[in-house]
Amino acid sequence: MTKKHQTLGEYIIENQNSFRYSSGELSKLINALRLAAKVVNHEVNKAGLVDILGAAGEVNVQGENQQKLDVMANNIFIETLRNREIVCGIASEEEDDFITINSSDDNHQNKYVVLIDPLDGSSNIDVNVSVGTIFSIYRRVTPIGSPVQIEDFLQPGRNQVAAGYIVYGTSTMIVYTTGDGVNGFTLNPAIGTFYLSNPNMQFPENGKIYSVNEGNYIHFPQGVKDYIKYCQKEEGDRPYTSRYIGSLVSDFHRNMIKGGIYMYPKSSIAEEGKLRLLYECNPIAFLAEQAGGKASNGFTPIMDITPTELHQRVPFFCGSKNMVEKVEEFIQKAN
Ligand code: AHM
Ligand code: MG
Repeated sequence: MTKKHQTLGEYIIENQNSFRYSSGELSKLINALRLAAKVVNHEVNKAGLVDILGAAGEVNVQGENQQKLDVMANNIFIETLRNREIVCGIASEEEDDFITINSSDDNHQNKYVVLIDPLDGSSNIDVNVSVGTIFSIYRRVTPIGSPVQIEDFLQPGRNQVAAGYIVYGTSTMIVYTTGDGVNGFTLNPAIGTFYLSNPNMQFPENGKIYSVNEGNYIHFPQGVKDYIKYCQKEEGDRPYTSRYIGSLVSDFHRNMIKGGIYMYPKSSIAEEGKLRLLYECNPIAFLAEQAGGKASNGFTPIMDITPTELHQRVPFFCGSKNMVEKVEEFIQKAN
């Protein structure tokens, strides 16, 4: 039930029993992400002061080493999760290998693995444009009591127990799902509290926005070129509007609210596209499906793909159901 002025903390407690595994640990984990999000938000908001406070690699007036923001965000999420006895391993875009975390009794009792892109779209920071954090949560599949293994991370997206993102935009929001719909919470920065602002978010079935880096058009497969031409054609409710921030979280967030499709296809210069299956595409695909949208590589639902590598890339088409089905049609026809 949605209550007026409900905070994220209250929502987590109230909905604990509806989680797929209601042991209380997943609630703790989401609480930890909420805390880390506030710390990262504070750092992201200071980014414009870099000339005053010191750039990455420099020592600031307090004698502190300045870190790049994506490195800083990575450290904040890892340290916040490490200290909470819930997570047995973390994989991050910023780390070559996964990180093993032991429980305090040294017995590897923690159940969950987290995969994270700590600061997605980070090239936007220098120009004061929105960036995001993306997270994906699984239960480990190897037995409790032993260190986490690579198989615990290489699970298909269908096994996710929760996923979400934080968008550091005009307002900072956390949007997540535990498999029971998608809810969005907006930060009131004055008091550091997230409030339920967007309950039960739903993708419009149809949309009028397409988001793709059209500078790469010449390198795209024929089916994608044909779909872009279709979007631009004057017919029915077309031409569609083109909107591309270059920050997956922000582009997806807008499209989920207004109706649209985000595309990062494979191309002649990027065999499997750019985006990473495990900590970019799968969590966004889980949110998309939970909100009534779709996510595909052009042929298969993203969450049905069995991963083979931690940093695997995959072509990505995600958004309003009818738009994703349409681009799939074009891709499959031209194949
Ligand atoms: P990043 O993880 O290095 O920031 O890359 C991911 C980002 C997405 O957020 C965004 O949609 C895409 O890369 C933009 O790439 P491009 O500049 O090639 O269009
Ligand atoms: Mg990224």
